[in-house]
Formats: sequence, C-alpha cells, structure tokens
Amino acid sequence: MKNTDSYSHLRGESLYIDDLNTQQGCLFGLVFDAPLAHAKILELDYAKAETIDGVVKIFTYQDIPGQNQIGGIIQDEPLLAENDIHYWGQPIAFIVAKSDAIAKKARQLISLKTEALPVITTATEAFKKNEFVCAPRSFKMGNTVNAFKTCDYIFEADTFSNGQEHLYLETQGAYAECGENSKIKVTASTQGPTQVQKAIAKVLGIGMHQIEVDVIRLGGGFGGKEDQASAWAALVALATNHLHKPVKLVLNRHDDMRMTGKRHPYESTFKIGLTKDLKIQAFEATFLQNAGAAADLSPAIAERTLFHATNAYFIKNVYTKVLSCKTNLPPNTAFRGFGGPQGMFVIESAIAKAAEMLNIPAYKIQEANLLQENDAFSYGQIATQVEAKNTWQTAVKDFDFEKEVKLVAQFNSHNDALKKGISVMPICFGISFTNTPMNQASALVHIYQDGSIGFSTGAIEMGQGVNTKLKQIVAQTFGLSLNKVLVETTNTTRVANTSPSAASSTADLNGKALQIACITLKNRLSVIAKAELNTTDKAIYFKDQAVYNLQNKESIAWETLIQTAFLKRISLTEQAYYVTPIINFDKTAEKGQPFAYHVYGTAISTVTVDCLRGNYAIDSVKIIHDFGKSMNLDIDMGQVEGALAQGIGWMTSEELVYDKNGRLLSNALSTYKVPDVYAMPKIVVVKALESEGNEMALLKSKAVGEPPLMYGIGTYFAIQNAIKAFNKNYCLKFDAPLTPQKVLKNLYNAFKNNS
Ligand code: LUZ
Ligand code: MOS
Repeated sequence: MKNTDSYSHLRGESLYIDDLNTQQGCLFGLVFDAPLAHAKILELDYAKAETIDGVVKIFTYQDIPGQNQIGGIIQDEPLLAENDIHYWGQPIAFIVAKSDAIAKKARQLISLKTEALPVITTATEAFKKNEFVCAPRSFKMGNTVNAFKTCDYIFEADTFSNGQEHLYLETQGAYAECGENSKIKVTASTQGPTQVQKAIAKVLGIGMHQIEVDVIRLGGGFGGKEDQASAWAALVALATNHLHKPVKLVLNRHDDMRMTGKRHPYESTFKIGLTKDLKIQAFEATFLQNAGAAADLSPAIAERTLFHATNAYFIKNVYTKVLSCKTNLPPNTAFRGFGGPQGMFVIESAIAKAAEMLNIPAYKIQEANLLQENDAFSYGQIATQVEAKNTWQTAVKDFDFEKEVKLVAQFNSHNDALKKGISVMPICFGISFTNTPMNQASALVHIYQDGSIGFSTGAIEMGQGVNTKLKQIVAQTFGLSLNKVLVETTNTTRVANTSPSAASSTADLNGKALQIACITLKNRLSVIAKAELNTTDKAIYFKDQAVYNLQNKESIAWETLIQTAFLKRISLTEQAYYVTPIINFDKTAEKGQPFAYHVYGTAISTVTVDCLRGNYAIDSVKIIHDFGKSMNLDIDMGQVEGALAQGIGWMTSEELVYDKNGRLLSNALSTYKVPDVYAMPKIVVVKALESEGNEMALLKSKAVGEPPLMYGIGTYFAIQNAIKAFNKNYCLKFDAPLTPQKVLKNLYNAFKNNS
C-alpha cells in the first residue's frame, strides 16, 4: 500500500502553511534578529520603521502580556531578546505589516546599538570557561579503571562530529486567527502542537483552553520542529492577540537557516581497552555537546548520546560522561537520532583507531563484540530479542562480504589514482522517549451515520507516512477499504496533551491508541452484529465492508450495521489512550529500562576515492534492516533510504560553518551541501531481516524513522579505509564530515603514526 499522500503531493494539492487561504485582512510578520552573537543591547530604535506606510506594529519583549519565555525543559529562552543578545539570529523584534515586502523594508530601517561581548562558538571553549546549560550526566557499568589494567591494548583519541542543518523543505512558519471570546487558532508547522499551545499560553498569559493549535502536515521536520516551532507560533499569536487580525509568518530560507538551531556538534574523547582476543574490556568517553545559547532539548539529547555510546556492542566496563556546553550559537536541537548518532560515531571511531593500531580490519573487532541475548547496556536494560549478530551475519552472507573485501583489495592493487574502501556498520537504536512520561498518546474515532470514519490522533504527518499507517489500522480493524477512512488534522482541541511526533515512536504510540479505540468500537458493534446475524460473538468477522457469520456466511453490510447501531442508540464515537508498559528510568541511579525495544541492522558500504582530486563516490550501501513485521514495506523502505541519505550527508558533505564571531557562513544551499542524487550510493540494497518484531511495536512493525540514519556513519569509515590504501602514512582522523577538501589533505599529508 502506497503512501496515501502521494496523490495530493504529486498534484501540488497538499496544504502547507504558505498555501493556506488566509482570512481577509491577513497581516504578514517578519522577524528582526540579532546581527551579532553576544552583546548588550544599548538601544533599539524602530520609530522610523514604524512610520512606513503599511507597517501595522513592531512588537518587542515589552509588548508581551505574559511571560517572555519559551524554554521547554529549562526556562532559559526568551521569545524576544530583552537586554542581551546570546546568538547571531536571535529574534529581537517582530514586524507586522500589510505585506511581506513592506515588512522587509521596515526591517532595514530598524537600528540597534550594542556593546559587543566575547563570543564562544565551540564546546571546548565553553567547557574551559565552565559555561553549561545543565548539569553533566554520566553512565557507569563495571569498573573501567580496574578493567584497563587488564587490557593488552589501550587507545585514546579526540573526535569531532559537526552539526547538521535540518533543511526541511517547508521552512518554519505559523498562521494565527482570532475566534470568539478571545480564542486564538494557530495553524503551525510543528512536530509538537501541545508544546506550541503551552508556549503561546505562557507568552500571552492566558489558559491553554483559549488556544487551538492545528497541524495539517509538515514539509519535513527531522527534529527541527520538535521544540523550535514554538517561537514563530507564539509571535503570530502575540500579534493576533494584540491586533485582532489574522497574522502569518513563514520564514524564508536564509532567515530559517540563520535563526534556528541544528544538530549538535560534539567534541569528544575516548579511551578503549582490548584484550588480545579483540574483546573490548573497557570504554570511556567524554562528550562535549555544543548546546548553543539555550538548553532547548539539549539535556535529553545529551542523555540519548549516553544511551547509544556503545552502539550494538556489549562492553562490560563503561564510563561515559556528557557535558552540555553553552555557546553563542543558536540553541541546537533535536535532529533525527537525537544525540544517538554522535554517540555511535565515537565508539565506531574508537574501534577504527584500535583496528588501525593493531593493523587489522575494524570489522574483526566489531564482530567480536556484538551484543548478544541478555547482555546488559550500561544503563541497566537487558537486551532481548537481539538481532545484532543476526543482521551482521545475514549481511555478510547475503552480500558476499568476503568476496567484496577481496575485490576491493584487488582493485586497490591494480589502481594508483583510484582507491576503494569498505566498512561494516552495525546499528542498535532504542525505541521510546527516554523521558518516560512522554510515552503516551490518545486517539478519537468517529463513525458517521453513513459508515464513513474520521479519526484524530496526536500524530503529525511530516512526510514519514504515519497517516497511511494509521489509516491502515482503522481500515484493517473494521475490514473497510481506505476510501471510507479519513485522517483529520492534528488538533489540540480534538486530541489534547500530546507528545511531539518524535523519537521514531509516533506510529507506535498513536497507532496503539487508535487501535484500542477501534477495537472498542468493533466490540460494541459486534454485539449488534451478533444479534442481527443470530450467532455468537466469536463467530463473526469484519471483512470487505460487511460483517459475516462464520457458520453460514450470511452477512450484513457495514452501512446497515452502522445504521442499526445508531437507531439502537449505540455510541459510534470512541476516545482511547495508550501508554507504553514496563518502561522506566531512574535518573538518580542512571539505571532502568527506558526503551520498549531496540532496532537493529547492519550496513556494508563500499566507496571509491579519486586520489588526485579528493572527491569520492559511494559505490554501494547494502543493508539488512530489522523491520520486525513491517506493516508497510513501501513506507519503511522509504524511511531507510531517506535516513541513509541524511546520514551520509552528515558524515560526508554537510559542513556547517560558523565564523569566530558566531556568524553562520554556510547559510544557503550554495554554501551548504546536502546530498543530491549524485551523492547517493550507486547501489542501495535494503533487505528486511525475517524477525518476530515486538509486541510493543504497532502490529509488531518496528519503529523505523531514526535508526537507519546511523548507517551513514559506515561511509565515513569506508572513505577512511580508501585513503589509507593510498597513503600508508595516513593516521586516521575522526573529524566529520569528511568533505572532499579534507580527503585531499589526508591523501597527501604524511602523518606520523604516533601511538
Ligand atoms: N525527543 C524527545 C526525541 O523528546 N525524547 C527522546 O527521547 C527523543 N528521541 C529521539 C528523538 N526525539
Ligand atoms: Mo526527533 S530527533 O525524533 O524530533
């Protein structure tokens, strides 16, 4: 079954914020933002801008009736700057005008006098100055200090992985209208409508009940709209509340790239200890997370780095620590993988380093340490239904890994200017919000009198196909065709107190709630059907828009059943609620069972490096992925391919650059290179592992959004191996992304292999 949105997408009929038919008299917003990264505001003068014909009002923090605060986890983020500026691009004022063009003119006339303060752009600088957004966290298992004493080999190194621009196709935006009784309706491009509702209530100093947030769909989120969609919605709500007019704000690409946070850059160090049999005995890592100027989701992201610091390996003695460093960059935020990829990059670097020093391929170490059934993670959860070895061995066998390795070696011995590299990348990703209370969802289902069904959940469709999966649940439960089923927008008035669509858990959580509602309705209808068909509950089944009696194949049409139920005064509406069972986490002990289950997989990547130019092609990425029992393989395959592309981009070409003053230089698609069709592997093979799935996954179909992004890490190490095949003196560097510029330097720089 294809994604049910494909038709309207293809015809350009799908609705995004900027496509909405706005109400008459709609005004347009534009943000005036900080033109430097750290400063005291001495004077903000917008008198001249406000005199322009068509400028309705310019809002500053002084116009905020409630609290000037949009911080989620920690209350440290003003909506509009008051006396200080903490990052380049920080919103200072909100211009509302009769047109975008007028607002732009006004923006140029605003003048700002400031006193510049020293700027911190890197995590290390912040660390040295003791600047953090929250307390450090550390996970511990066994005793690394003692374990290192028993190791035959110990290796240490520094690593860096850069941030990543979300580059959702639809930029951030929101549209507000006023209703009766001071009610405000905001249509937003957000992964978290309840968070937006909360932020607006706080900024306006009114109750959440006075705000309705509606989300049709997003043109991509990738985490960038989990916590960072609130500001824009709060600004239009602020203006609508004050002016009693509809107001729209859609950021242009430059504004969006400059003003919003990204994936966190991490500067990390590791120490890995092995015995002669290649078993990793001990692993220590310190992660310096570049949080930016406010906490945003950084504490939760930091935590997930620790959860994934040992990837798909079992290591008996682990000590990992993460520090969220406060810098003068835009607050960095959720991005597909949520700190997990940064953690996995470090353990993979550690293994690559050990392999280099021991002069063996990294996959020997990887394979010797794969997680097995009942192994413990450093946070106390016991691994069950482990597919690490299974996916690894299946990949090695199905993709003829031994032969691939030989072919690469052969190629390299016959070519001087071109070198190939190969790598294996296993993944293990925990499914659930690590903050246990967030693992809840609800759904509302209406069966109308004609038998058609409309339903709502807290799930946000952002291109990942969740609406299709949800429709499948309804249609399957009632034995109906899809055209009888409609997914409504995600709306805080219909489904309240929702968790954001994030953590790969949207289909699991919302789908389970929806399933419960549908089953309850079905049970209720079964009573009627049983009476009509003169049989027992067990003997009836719903199929092909009818209910059948198993014994005599007699049936009643679905529509007839619904009419009968209505006349008998049976409720055709159901609301249901789901929480993930079992999960828990004790932050004091840093132990628990935070995840419902884990997703596994293994990718084999082969690359060819042009050793004269430094550029490279990814020949192939072949993946065995643990989908469980996929409920929609088209959609799930799409997620794997998309995530792989995004992972490859993060690891190879997407180079985020801020200058020393905290100004984003890579602020356009001409200076920030996202993977295009040429950057994709020439061959992508994704094969589903035959596995049982997990009860806590929707229909045992495992969560698929984030885990496959980490396959991209494999290409980083494949390129490294190709460089090494050319430059025998090359000493592995862990500095992602590995752009062609860096590759070229590495091909010709002779590094001393100083162990
Ligand atoms: N968001 C969140 C996430 O709030 N908590 C999580 O654990 C998470 N994990 C992945 C992506 N987003
Ligand atoms: Mo996310 S990084 O699941 O919003």
